[in-house]
Amino acid sequence: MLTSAANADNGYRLWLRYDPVENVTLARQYRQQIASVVFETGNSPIIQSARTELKNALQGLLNYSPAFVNAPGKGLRLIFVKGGSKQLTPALNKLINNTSNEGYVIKTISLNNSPCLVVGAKNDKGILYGTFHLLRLLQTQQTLANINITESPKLQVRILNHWDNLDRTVERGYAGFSIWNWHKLPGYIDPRYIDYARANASIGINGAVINNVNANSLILTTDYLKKNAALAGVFRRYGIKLYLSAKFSAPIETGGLKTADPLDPTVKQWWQQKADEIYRHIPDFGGFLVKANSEGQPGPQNYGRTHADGANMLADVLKPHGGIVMWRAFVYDDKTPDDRAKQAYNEFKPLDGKFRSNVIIQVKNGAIDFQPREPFHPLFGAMTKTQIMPEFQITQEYLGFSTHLVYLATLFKECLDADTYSQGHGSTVAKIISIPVNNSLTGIAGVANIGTDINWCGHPFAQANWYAFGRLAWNPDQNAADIARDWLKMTFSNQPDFVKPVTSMMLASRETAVNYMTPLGLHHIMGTHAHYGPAPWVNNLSRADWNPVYYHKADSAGMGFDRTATGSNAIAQYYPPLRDSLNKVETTPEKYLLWFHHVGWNTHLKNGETLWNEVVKRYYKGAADVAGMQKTWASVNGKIDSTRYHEVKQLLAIQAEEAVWWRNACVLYFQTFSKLPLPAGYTKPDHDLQYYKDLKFKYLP
Ligand code: GCV
Repeated sequence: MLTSAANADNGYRLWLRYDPVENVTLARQYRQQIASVVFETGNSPIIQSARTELKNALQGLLNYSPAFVNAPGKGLRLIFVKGGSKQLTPALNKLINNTSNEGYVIKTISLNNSPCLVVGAKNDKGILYGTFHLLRLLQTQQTLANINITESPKLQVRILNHWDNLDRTVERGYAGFSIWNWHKLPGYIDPRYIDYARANASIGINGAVINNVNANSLILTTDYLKKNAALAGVFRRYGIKLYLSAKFSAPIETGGLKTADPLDPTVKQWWQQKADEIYRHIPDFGGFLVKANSEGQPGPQNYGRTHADGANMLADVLKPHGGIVMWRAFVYDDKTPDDRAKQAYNEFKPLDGKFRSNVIIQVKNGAIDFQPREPFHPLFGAMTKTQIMPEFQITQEYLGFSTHLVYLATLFKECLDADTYSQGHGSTVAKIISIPVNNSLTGIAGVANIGTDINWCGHPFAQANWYAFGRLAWNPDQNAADIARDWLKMTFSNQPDFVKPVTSMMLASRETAVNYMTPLGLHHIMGTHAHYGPAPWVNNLSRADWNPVYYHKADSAGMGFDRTATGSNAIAQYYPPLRDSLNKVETTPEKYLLWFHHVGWNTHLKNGETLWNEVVKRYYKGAADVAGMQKTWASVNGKIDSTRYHEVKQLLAIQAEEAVWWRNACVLYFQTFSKLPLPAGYTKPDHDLQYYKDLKFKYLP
C-alpha cells in the first residue's frame, strides 16, 4: 500500500486514502471506541486481508494501533465474529446467520457492561465487506454510537469487464495501458494488483473479466493460464473471482480443429478439456464472458446454430466446476437491419427459456451502445425465463473519455429505476435483474475505466464512476447523491463547504454532457471509430448504421428516428402502457423525444418552444453549465490538495472547450436543415461548419 507523503495526492489511493480523520474530537472517540480488537473468525487469507486493511487504515485515520487481542476479555471494544459467538445474544447470532453469504451486520451492543462494536458475518467475505463498511463510517466521519447495520448484496455477480488486450492496449481505455503486465506474470506480482483487489472489495465487486470481449484465444493457452492463475491468487484473498472472455473460434485457433461448431462432438470435447485445465490452474474460476456473432466476432451462427446452442455448450462444460457463462446480447450482424435498436431483442427473445441455468444474458443498458442517454433496453423484462444481467460502461467511450467530468451514477440509476411494466407497474429494471430465474445467479457488469495512469482512471472524478458502479451493484436502490457524498469525503475531504457544492456539480454533470452532446434523445452522432467529438454529418461509411445520419435523420422537415408504429416500430418491443405512450410525441418523455420520433422543426414542445429553439437552447445550456462547473471548482480552491485541484481545473478547461466545440458543430450542422436563425440573444459560433468538419485527430486513444 502506497502511503508515502510524496505520493499522497496523486490519486493512486483512490477512496481508500486513510488520511487522519479531520474532526479531532471524533478521532479521539474512535480511538476509545475501538481500543481493542478480537477476530473470532479464524485466519483465512480473506480474513487476513480484512485484518491488514483494518490495521493500516486505523494507523492512517487515527494514527493509532489498537490492541489486537486473541481472546475476548474485559474492555473489549471491537469484535469480528464469523458464524456466531458465545458472547452474543441468540438474537444477534441469528441475525448474523440470516445474512446472505456475503452479507454482514455491524452493531453496537453492551458487553460486560460497556459498549462494544460487533462486525458479524456468516462467511469470510462478509467479514471483509463489513470491515470496509466500518472503515467507510470512519472515513466519512459517522458516529459509531448505536450503530445498527444489516447488509446483504442485492445482486450476486458484481463484476468488472476489462476490455484489455494482451498487447496491453485497452479498447476504449483512456487511462493508459492495461494494468495486467503479461510479460512479467506469473513471476512478478505488481503491488498494483493487490491495490486493485482492495479497491474492488471495498465496494463489493466480486468478479473481474480480465480480457477484452473482442477476445484473443491465446488467453486460454497454458502459458496464459499460469499468468491468469497468479492474478486469481491475488484476487481470491479479496473475495474476487477471475473470469475470462472466451473467443468462440478458440478450438480452431489454438486447438487445431477445423470447426468451432458448438454441436460438433470434437468441439465440445475440446472445450471440456479446456475447462478442466482452467480449473486445475484456477479452482475457483468464475466462467466465460462471450461476445459472439457481433462486430466480426465468430459465434454459433457461423455454423447455422443459435446463441443458445453456443452458450449452452460452454455452460455444460463449466457446470460441473460451478462456472457460469455470461453471453452478450450486444449483437449486430453484417446485414444492416431496418433499425439496429431492434436487433438484440429480435434475436434473443425467441430463445427465451432455451438457455441453461448457468447462462446469464448480458444486456447493455440501452439498445444502441452506451450513449450519453438511452432509454432502457427492451430485453429487460422481455425474457421471463432467462436470467439477464445489465452491462454498464464505466469507461467514458461516448462521454468525453477521461477529460470530461461526468458522474455516471445518475445514468446507471436512470436505467435501474426505469419501469419496464413487464409484470405491471413497478417492474423496474433493478427489480427484474435481482430476481433469480430458475436458480440462476443474478448479476451486473461494468466495463472498467482502469489503466496504468497513476490515478487509475485518467480523470480524478472518473474514479467516482468505478466507485458508484460497485455501490450500485451491491444495492441498486441506493441514491446517486449519497454515493457521491461518500466518495467525495473518502477521496477528498469531509468539509461541508467542499462536499456540498461538488456533490451538486457531480449530480448535474451527466445532464450537462447530454445537453452539449446529444440533447432530447439524439444519439450516436460522435466522430466515427474513436467516438471523439461531434460528427453528425458523417454519411459515407459502408454500413448505414455506422453513420450518424442514420440516427438523427435530420432533413428539411425536422429530425429524429421514427421508431413508432408507423416507423421502425421499435416501440412494440416495450410493454404497454409504456409502448403506447412512446408511440405518441405528446406522451414521450422529452429526454427521449428524438430517439422515438421524427419531429418537425417548428413543433412546439411542452415548454412552448419550437423543437429548433429548444435544441439550440439545450446545446448552449450544456456549454454554459460546464463554465458553471469551472466556477464551482474555483470556489473550492484551497479546500483540498493543490495537486488534484489543479489537475481537475485543467481538465475542466478542456471540457469547457470541447463542450463549445460540440455545441457549435451540432447547431451549425442541424441549422443547414432547419434553415432557421438562432433564437434571439444566442451568439453565433465563431467558426463556420466547414471548420468543424475539417478537424482531424490522428492519435486518439
Ligand atoms: C469491445 C462498441 C465499442 C466497441 C466494443 C463494443 C462491444 O461498439 O465501440 O469498442 O467492443 O461496443 O461492446 O462489444
